[in-house]
Amino acid sequence: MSATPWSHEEFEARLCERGAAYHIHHPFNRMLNEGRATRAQIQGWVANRFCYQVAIPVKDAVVISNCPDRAVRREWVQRILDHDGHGDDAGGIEAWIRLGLAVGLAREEIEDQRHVVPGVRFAVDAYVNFARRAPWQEAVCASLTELFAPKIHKERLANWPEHYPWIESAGLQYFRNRTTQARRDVEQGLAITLAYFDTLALQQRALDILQFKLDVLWTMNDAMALKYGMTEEK
Ligand code: AHQ
Repeated sequence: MSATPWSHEEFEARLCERGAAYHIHHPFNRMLNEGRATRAQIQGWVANRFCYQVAIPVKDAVVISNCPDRAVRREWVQRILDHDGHGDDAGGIEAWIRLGLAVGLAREEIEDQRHVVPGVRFAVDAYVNFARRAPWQEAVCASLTELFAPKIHKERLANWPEHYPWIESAGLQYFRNRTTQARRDVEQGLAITLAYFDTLALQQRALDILQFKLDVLWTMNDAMALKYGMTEEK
C-alpha cells in the first residue's frame, strides 16, 4: 500500500523548514550583513557571485529548452529577461556589475571573472548541469531556495547602507529589484512543485533537490570564506 502523500500545506511547510540551511545563516554572509566585512571581502563576494548571476539566465534557458508546456515557458521566460535585460531595462546582470563598480571593482575584472575561486565555479556549474540533466520540474524545484531570498535581500538593504556607507546607494538596486522579482518567481515555482511532486516518494525527492541547491549556495560561501578569510564576531 503506497504511503499517503503530504497535503500541499504540509509539503510547503516541509520545504520552508529547509530554510534553516539557507546561506543567510552562513558565517560569511552573516559577516557581510553584520558589518564585519572588509572592502576586500565585499569585493571578493561581489566578483564571485557574478559567476552565479550570469549562470541564472543560462539555467533558466535550459529549463525552457526542456519544458514542453507553452504556458510555463511564457512565464518562465520573464526570468531570462529580468537578468539579461530587454528594451530599456539593462537587466540584473548589468545591475550586478553596477554593484561591483560601487564596491570599487572595474567592469573588466568583474566580467572576465578573474577573481572567481574554483569552489564557487564548481558549485555554479553543478547547479547548471543539474538543470541540464534533470526533468525540468526538478530544476524548477531547485529554484525554490528563493523562498528565502526576499529576507536576505531586505537584510542587505537594511544593513549595508549603515555598515558600508562608502557603497553608493545605486549599487544596491539589484537587491531592491530582486525583493519583488523573487516573490513572483517563487509563486510560479512553488505551484509547479506542489503539483508535480504528488507522491510521498516524489515529495521527499523534492526536499532532496532543495537541499542540493541549498548546498550549492552554502558551498559558494565556504569557498569565499576560505579565499577571503572571516572577520570574526567582536
Ligand atoms: O539574485 C538571485 C537570483 O536571481 C536567483 C534565481 C534563483 C534560481 O533560479 O535559483 N535563485 C536566485 C538567487 C539570487 N540571489 C541569491 C542571493 O543571496 O542574493 C539567492 C539565490 C537563491 O536564493 O537561490
